[in-house]
Amino acid sequence: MIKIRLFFLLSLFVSIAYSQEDLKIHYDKPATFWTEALPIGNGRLGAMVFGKVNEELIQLNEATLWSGGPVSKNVNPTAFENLAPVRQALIAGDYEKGYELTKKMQGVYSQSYMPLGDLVLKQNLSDNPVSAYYRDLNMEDAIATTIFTVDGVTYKREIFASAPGQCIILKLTASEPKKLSINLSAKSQLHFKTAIKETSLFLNGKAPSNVDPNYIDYNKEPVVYDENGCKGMRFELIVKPIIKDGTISEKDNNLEIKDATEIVILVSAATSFNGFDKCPDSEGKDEKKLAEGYLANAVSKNYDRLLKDHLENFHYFFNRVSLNLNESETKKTAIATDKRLEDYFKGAKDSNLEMLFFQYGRYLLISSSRTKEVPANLQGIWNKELRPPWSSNYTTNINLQMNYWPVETANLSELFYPLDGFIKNLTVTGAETAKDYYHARGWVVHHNSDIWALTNPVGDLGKGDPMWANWYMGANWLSRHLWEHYQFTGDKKYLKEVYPILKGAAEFTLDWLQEDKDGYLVTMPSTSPENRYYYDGKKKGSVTVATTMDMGIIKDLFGNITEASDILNTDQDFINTIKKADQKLFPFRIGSKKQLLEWYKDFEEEDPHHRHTSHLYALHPANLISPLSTPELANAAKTTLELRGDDGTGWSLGWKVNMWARLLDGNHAYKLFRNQLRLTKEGDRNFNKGGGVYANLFDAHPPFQIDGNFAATAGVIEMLMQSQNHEIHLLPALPDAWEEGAIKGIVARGNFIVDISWKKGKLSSSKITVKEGGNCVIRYMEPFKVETLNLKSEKTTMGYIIKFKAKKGKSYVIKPAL
Ligand code: FUC
Repeated sequence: MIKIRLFFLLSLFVSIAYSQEDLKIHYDKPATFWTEALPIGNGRLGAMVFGKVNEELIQLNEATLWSGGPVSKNVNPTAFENLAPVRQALIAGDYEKGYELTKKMQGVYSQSYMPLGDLVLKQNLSDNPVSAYYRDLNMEDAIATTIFTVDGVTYKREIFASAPGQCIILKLTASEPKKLSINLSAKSQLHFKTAIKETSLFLNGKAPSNVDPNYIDYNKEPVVYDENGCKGMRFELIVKPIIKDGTISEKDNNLEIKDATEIVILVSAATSFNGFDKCPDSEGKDEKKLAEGYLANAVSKNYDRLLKDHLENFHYFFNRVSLNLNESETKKTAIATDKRLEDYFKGAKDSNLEMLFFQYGRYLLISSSRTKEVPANLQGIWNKELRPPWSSNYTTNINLQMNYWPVETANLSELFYPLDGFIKNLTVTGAETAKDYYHARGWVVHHNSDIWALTNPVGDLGKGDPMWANWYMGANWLSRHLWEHYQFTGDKKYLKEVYPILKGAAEFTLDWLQEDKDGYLVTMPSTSPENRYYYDGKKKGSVTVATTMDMGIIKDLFGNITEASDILNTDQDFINTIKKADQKLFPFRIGSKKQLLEWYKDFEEEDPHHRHTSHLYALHPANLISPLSTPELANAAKTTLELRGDDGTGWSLGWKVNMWARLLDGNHAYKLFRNQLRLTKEGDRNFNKGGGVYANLFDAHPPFQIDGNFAATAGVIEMLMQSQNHEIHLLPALPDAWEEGAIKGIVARGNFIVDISWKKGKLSSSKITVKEGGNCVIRYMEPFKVETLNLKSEKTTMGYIIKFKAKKGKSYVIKPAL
């Protein structure tokens, strides 16, 4: 037994085989800007660590701290009156009138994700020069470290956010005893008070009842507080230092620590958030009790135990997947990451940096997606601004979904639960919006949401642009994530539980679809986020009929619910209705440039290089267009991508990585992936292009937006393995640049764990470990065999395949056939 365990541990170690240096980003100076600071998080608490010497700044967040409160009901009671007139205008080709009337169906803006506060550590040091400065983030251990020397004494600070400990834990040590003297203080941009009680620092605060989006500037008071009422969430921060030697005293609401040998600082925080439908103030949770409870639990354990629990917990997720690229290439791990990025931008090879960027997406998801019903937002959980870009909210016309693209394939399936819970909340508010705005069944989500599960079209009752505000497909797109969770886990109980949600989305859709003059079912009004078209010469429009994205999303939903009902053997009558509607859907069409058309007509796009590639939804994330099953449409999709170009915002580049991978063009996918790693300087805010990363590897829209990080991670997997065609396609889009490598622990639909290694651009071996069991089809472009079963591949029109019945718990070894 012991031997087996030892072997298991050894094999785990061997399968990962990273050196510690491989998984670090590091720098030789403190962060000046927030995008140079290093993020840590336990899925609820987040911190940005600046690594400053004399005045360390740790900027804090808590995932549930948002402005506002539960959504107000039916904020636009006359919305529905406009629906029929909008449709008449669109049928008559009066797009201007259609646009103006669509505006009349808008509701209110979403609320914003709030910064919690700053923890400031002023360290008493002489003015003598600082030497041997170093700071890093170790992604495998999820610990950020700062080291420097002053007057011959070396100081070290290590910080981590523990999920089991529910606290942020910071340890300060020095190379000589009694050298640590610091002043600790906390502040917030929100309303707050501080107090010192028994050598702990308390900060209690309140979030605003409303914060306008940062792109709205017409209100005198963009940030409003409601001191006694329903809206306006309370929050509590407690900072407790525990010292070895020295003294702690209070000074002007700060804590003064003198001559300590070691300081451990426990940081606890909580909010009064009590669910999307509860007033965070009058019906809120007791945030003080919660924060004190987390703290008491952490205090009851010593530092070593807290660290051990944290490491075990983080490794449990992180160590499931490893990636090695071009091991023979000289590694640049000794070079500071910002310098590495500069070299990379100039064209240097740095496969190890590419691996780091891949793993960073996994690191960030583990650190930001662990709060029930509160998925990672536009900035994950890291935000320093009172009016953050786009409210740091949930944007469902691409961004929220993109955050969760790697969750299944990168073997983090359990971390889907925050999005799953959030979607369930949206079904409640979304049913009201469907009824109030459109007199429709089911549930609907428009392009923005927040912790309160807002579902109305935003725009402040007619002031927003329908090009983004009036987009109707959020529920349908989010439903695909529930279906995907089933596809990857094979959990039929889960599928049964979420089937009514898919059905609700389909019911809304059936009520939303209209017949056009040719008998096709179309959507109207309809937009293609967030592009415009030219019509009648130089007129610009955005609201129209049956955009390709709408039709793709609906076709995808109809296909998925049909398959779900087959698996569950349920709801045949409803599915018959769906099948009939599906056949009448307005089809995908190829335009005059041989591209997949974005619009109902062969309109010219206002911005042919627009960052959104909405009309290619059918190619990715859906699987309605594929070189294997629909080569003609796949070619048209390729032309569309070529016309859109290889630039874009961070997330746009990330989407294109995934799309080129789906087109089985690894070199083009890699080109976009390289563009994603373009070093962006703080302050660059080019809205449509120039995306990349900041010095801390945060994706740059710019500004910072985390979705591009997650898209990059998902994209690397799409290059190395795909499974959307009911088969496991090995190395479908391997770029020439990744001549040799190995990926282990990624997940294919059907719940197969896949390891692949390759040399000179060709498969050297693969192992498929079966978690569920059932049919297994493997595809590779050259002849291969399943060694375990002595099976040889058969030739097909595209590469070779092997089909077999895979047994639960077994592993199958695949080798090239020589
Ligand atoms: C959509 C995009 C923007 C940005 C915002 C959060 O509106 O068009 O580029 O990502 O969401």
